[in-house]
Amino acid sequence: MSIERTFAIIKPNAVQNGNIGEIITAIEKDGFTIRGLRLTRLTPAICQGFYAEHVGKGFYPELENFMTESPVVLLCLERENAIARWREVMGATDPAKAAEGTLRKKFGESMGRNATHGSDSPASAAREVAYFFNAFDLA
Ligand code: IDP
Repeated sequence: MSIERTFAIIKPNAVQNGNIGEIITAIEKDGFTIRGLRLTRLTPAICQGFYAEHVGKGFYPELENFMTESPVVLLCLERENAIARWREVMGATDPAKAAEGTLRKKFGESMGRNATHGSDSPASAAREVAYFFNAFDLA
């Protein structure tokens, strides 16, 4: 396994609920190095570009309303096998189906308001990191 980078978001519901600290602690305890970190609020246009593969799907309007309703935390995370490992730490998309001890189980409220995002492949990770961070933002 090689050292790789992935892209993560602490979504609006987790920021609203005061879960930034606990989620970042879980990230650090799992051995990830934080290479990029920014608090921002997504606009509809930025959200559409980020979720381009989902624009046009039935759930997209709900997803955009949620992701733009309040600030998010953007992260670039690095460790061995980072992409797959971060998805394990997050748990299943639907918090009701996520395993005990995962972040989505703990902090997710519904399929939409599921607390965190993680890239699903090396190609997505590269695209998503570059979408939100320029080279000067990455340590
Ligand atoms: P992922 O975030 O686990 O990779 P995707 O299928 O890529 O899951 O969906 C992106 C995001 O869109 C999910 O994390 C969730 O917030 C939202 N989403 C997906 N399916 C639904 C749905 O059926 N209803 C509401 N929101 C959904």
